[in-house]
Amino acid sequence: MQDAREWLRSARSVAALTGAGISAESGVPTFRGAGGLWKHYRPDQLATPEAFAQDPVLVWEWYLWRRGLIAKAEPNPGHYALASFERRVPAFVVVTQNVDGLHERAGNRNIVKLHGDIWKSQCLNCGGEYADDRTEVDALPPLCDCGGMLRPAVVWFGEGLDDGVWNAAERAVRAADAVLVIGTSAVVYPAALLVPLAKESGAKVIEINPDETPASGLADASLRGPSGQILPELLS
Ligand code: BV8
Ligand code: ZN
Repeated sequence: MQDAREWLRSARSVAALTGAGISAESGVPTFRGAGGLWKHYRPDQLATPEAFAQDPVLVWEWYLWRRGLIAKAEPNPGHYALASFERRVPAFVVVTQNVDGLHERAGNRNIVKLHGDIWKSQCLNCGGEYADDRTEVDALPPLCDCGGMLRPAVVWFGEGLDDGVWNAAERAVRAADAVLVIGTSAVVYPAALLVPLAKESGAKVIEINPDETPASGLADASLRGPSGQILPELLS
C-alpha cells in the first residue's frame, strides 16, 4: 500500500480502469460473481445481438430489471474516492467497463465508457440515441418516435467498441504514470488489453481486487480487498 501511495503521489497523470467489482458494494451484481444471474440466464447469454434479435422483450426485461437495481443503488466510498481524486490530480481519467453511471453520480467528469451506458437507448432504424431513465415500459420493446425499435445503448458481446472511445482509452492509459485496475476479472476483451498496454507504456500498475485475476501477474502492486475500503485509504 505504501509503494502504491508513493507512485500515485509522484504520478503526473493517472488512469483508473474499472469493472463491475467497483459497484459490487453498491449492491449492483457483478457479471461473474453470485447474484449476477437473472431468471437463470447468464449475462453473456443476454448481452448479445443474437439474443436481442431472437427475443427483444426478454433482453429488455433484463435491462429494465438492472436499471431498477441501479436506480436504487448509491455510489460507494470507492466511487467517491475516485471523484475526489479527480479534483486533486488534473490528468486523471476513469476508463470504465461499467454501464451503470455510478462514476458520474459520484462526481467524476473525465470518464471513458468502453461499453456504453445503460441510461441511454439507441434506435435500430434511425440510429438516434436518447437519454432513457425508464425502469418500466408498458409495451416492450420500446419504440423510437420514428417507429423504429429501441435497444439499450451498450456494447454487446460480439460488437466492436466505438473507435473514438477505444482511442481515448488507449491515450489515457499510454499517458498514465500509474494505472489503477479496479474490480475487473480482466477476461473481457479488448478492455483487458489496456493492462498490458499500461505496462508497455511504463506505467506502475496497481490492482485492487479481493481475488487474483489474469492481470495480477502484470501488477506492480496487488491490493487484495474490496475497493470500497481500499480506495479511500489509497487515495486519501
Ligand atoms: C468484440 C456491456 C469483436 C453490456 C459488456 C475468446 C477469447 C477472447 C475474447 C473473446 C473470446 N470469445 C469472444 C471474445 C470477445 C469478447 C470477450 O472478451 N469475451 C470474453 C467473455 C471471453 N469481447 C467482445 O465481444 C467485445 N467485442 O470483441 O468485438 C469485434 C471487433 C471489431 C468489430 C466487430 C466486432 C465486446 C465486449 C463488451 C461486452 N459488453 N458490457 C452490459 O453491461 O449489459 S462486458 C461486461 O463484462 C461488463 O461491461 C463488465 O464490466 C465486463 C467485464 O466484467 P468485469 O467488469 O470484469 O466484471 P466481472 O463480474 O467479470 O468481475 C468482477 C470483478 O470484481 C472480479 O474480479 C471480482 O473479484 C471483483 N470484485 C468483486 N467484488 C469486489 C471486486 N473488486 C473490488 N471490490 C469489490 N468489492
Ligand atoms: Zn428512430
